[in-house]
Amino acid sequence: SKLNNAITGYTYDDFLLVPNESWIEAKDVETRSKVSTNHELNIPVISSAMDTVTEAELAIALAHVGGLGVIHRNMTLEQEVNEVRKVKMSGDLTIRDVVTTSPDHSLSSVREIMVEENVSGLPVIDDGKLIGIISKRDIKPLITSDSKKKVKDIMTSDVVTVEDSISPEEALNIAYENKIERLPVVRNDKLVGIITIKDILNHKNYPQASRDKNGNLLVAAATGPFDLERAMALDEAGADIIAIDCAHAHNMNVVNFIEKIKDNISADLLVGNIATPEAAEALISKGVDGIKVGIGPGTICTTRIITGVGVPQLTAVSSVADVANDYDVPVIADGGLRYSGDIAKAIGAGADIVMLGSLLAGTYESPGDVVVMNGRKYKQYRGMGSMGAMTGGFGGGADRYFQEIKGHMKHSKLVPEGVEGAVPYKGTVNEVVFQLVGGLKASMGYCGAKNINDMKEKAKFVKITSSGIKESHPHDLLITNESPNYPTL
Ligand code: RVP
Repeated sequence: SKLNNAITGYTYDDFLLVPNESWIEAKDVETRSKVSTNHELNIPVISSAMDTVTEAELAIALAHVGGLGVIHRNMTLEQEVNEVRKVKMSGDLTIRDVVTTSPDHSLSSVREIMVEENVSGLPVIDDGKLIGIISKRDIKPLITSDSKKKVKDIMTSDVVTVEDSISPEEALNIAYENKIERLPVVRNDKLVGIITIKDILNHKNYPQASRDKNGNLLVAAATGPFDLERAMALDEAGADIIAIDCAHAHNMNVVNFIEKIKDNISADLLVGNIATPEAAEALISKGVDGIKVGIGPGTICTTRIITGVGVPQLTAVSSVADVANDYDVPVIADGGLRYSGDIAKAIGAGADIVMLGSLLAGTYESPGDVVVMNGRKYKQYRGMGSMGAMTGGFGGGADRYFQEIKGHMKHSKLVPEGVEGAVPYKGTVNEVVFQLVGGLKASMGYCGAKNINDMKEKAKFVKITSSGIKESHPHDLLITNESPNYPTL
């Protein structure tokens, strides 16, 4: 019968990783992993494309610590493009929108500009060319004694300039050698921007950051399964990865649209979600750069209850990874991860990367405000298939579930596959990720895995029972002090 032939589906709670002979300690393990054909991350963590999880602020914070944010698409195309630009620009060492002055300006007007724009130095431009630089320090003592003097009388005309392609290290060396705080960036004598020591040092504060070849932060952005226009606009705006965000990517219309999108963008293309090896074959045959796995495991997801469809997540991940690992296509385990141990299990089962919704919702950088209920702080977290997400924002949740909102269509005509709720406020992305990656590294130490590929190969699982789960959690005590990595809601 159909039932006799059915496989058993397992999820994170059904297994534990078995401790293995180990020659490596947590502090020495390497967590670098491939997220798509052309991009690797220092930590195997990306954020969900959800309107209560990822906009520019969270994407920047996550990229700073080595992960990657996927900007959600429940907003207009222009807004999403703008979020992508914010992330790309934030890592740019060169300030391109520079306030300048000209040689005949009076010193008092220059001082006014400096106060107004809150800058302490201005490049001096004559006939389109950079001819000098004037700083607050040059003007201050003069302003009372000789207010008739002009910029050209006191500017420094021997300006040290740099080229656009300079690395942060080179820029810092030049700035220190010449004892200057800002370096004008020029191309053919024309000023294209300015680099300040403050920004270089800021850049150096994030040695783990995910950056493109120009030193800017990496960012991914979501598009709808048939939204070529959005995909192209995001690509044009500089998104490094575009993610087709869809509840059932084994829908053959979605599969057949992949090539069309791929042919029109230069960014890598992630496609999901799926939960079977057959779906993995279908996506790989279309040349996708990464596969996202997860039908129904999400905290806020009701797909399995409303439709009766889904595959428990550990089985889904491992069966997709069995196919995708052979083709070297990265696998992203999306949804259902509640603790760092789940991240370790997902990788042990063959995933390269995990995608986190609820674990990153409720951080300082996630969209939305903190609300206080019964003396505790919370932030909103809702499914993209929830009524609120499908009707609020730009309706970007609806087509994820192949539903359409037409004109004044009544909300009662939508069938939600998600719920709306709140999660405890957790502090900054940096703090949360520190705990998650710390837990993963400890796990790799137990499993004897020195890097992510090693973990994928070496991890062994033991199937456990409900008494095993009970024994695993803290038990038979009243928790009096909450741990940062073990929240009790
Ligand atoms: P979790 O991390 O368990 O909170 O799950 C987040 C994932 O859930 C998302 O990355 C997405 O794949 C899925 N999701 C988002 N909205 C919905 C829904 O409304 N059903 N599901």
